[in-house]
Amino acid sequence: MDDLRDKYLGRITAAPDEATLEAVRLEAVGKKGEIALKMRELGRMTPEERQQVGPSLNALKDEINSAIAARKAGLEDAALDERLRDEWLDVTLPVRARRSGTIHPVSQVTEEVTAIFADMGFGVAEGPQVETDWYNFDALNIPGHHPARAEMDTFYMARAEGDDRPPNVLRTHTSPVQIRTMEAVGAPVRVICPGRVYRADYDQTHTPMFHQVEGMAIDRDISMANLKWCLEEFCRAFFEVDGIELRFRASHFPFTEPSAEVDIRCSWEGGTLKLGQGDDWLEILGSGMMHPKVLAAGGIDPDRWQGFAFGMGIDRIAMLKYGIPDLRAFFDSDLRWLRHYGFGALQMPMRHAG
Ligand code: 2NM
Repeated sequence: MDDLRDKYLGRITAAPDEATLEAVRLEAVGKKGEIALKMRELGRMTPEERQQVGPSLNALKDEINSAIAARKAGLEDAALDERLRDEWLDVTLPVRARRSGTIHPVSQVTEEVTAIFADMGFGVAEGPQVETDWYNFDALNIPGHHPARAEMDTFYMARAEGDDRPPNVLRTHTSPVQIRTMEAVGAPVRVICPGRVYRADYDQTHTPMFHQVEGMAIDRDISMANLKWCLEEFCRAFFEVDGIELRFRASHFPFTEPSAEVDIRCSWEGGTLKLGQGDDWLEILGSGMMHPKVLAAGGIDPDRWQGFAFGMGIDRIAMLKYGIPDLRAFFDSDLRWLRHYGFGALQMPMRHAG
């Protein structure tokens, strides 16, 4: 017994790292270790011997386990001390002089859009990217059987086995943030909601993750006229070209009534896109008057308040404004692409009044 104790306590003290310590542990007190083997021999002993050897073996096992725990704590302390000695950072060092990063066009455009709407009195709201079925669909007047649910190519989250609640989803639009905002602040309210959205769609003009900005203005007597002015003002400021002309085309969305899609006048002369002139129209926005059911879902009385709402793709308007040809390149993280299309950190978004 004493030999066993000396052998293992010595090896535990000498173990230089946790891997060696674990090997010693298995050899000594593991399921097939030396002490377990000795325990098996108890069966062949006389009752008197057994009464003496059994408790001694158990005591030795406890002693070895405590020694291992103590040595393990010691090794962990030593490892931490070594890291604290080696891993340090001199925060007083000067920054690198060379400009090494750029602002991604999506970030730049989000800032630009935010600045323009801020000047019109809109705040900014954000919300979760994993949403409940209710916030993403039902509250927006998209019930279970509605074709828009299938059209949206939704990514569904897994539920634990036996959990019968409807699965959560990756939000397919930022509208759930508007519902959450209505619940949180009530009316009147004016916000835009920029952020990532997800749809199971991948081709030349679609990526499974993209960026949207939606907005809403709720007040006592909001009308389509306010919507029209607001979006015209936005497009003039955003695209920074004279003579921007918009066309409001009747459309349909579950969350707005009436609904309108907004096109911008353009030409494709010589294969290049020019905004503000020509005979073509390019769709840039969806919009409408908020459906009474959507207001009610946000806890706002539709008999007392009205609102307009709109939504657009940030990636898409970034391509239009900065002449970026391929949507998929946005998310490749190709450094040459980022240096070419990226913005300097000090190129602040500006408000260019129309
Ligand atoms: C669009 C088109 C039309 C919209 C509606 C709402 C909400 F939640 F306030 F009702 N947010 N965004 C909306 C309306 C979005 O995107 C094409």
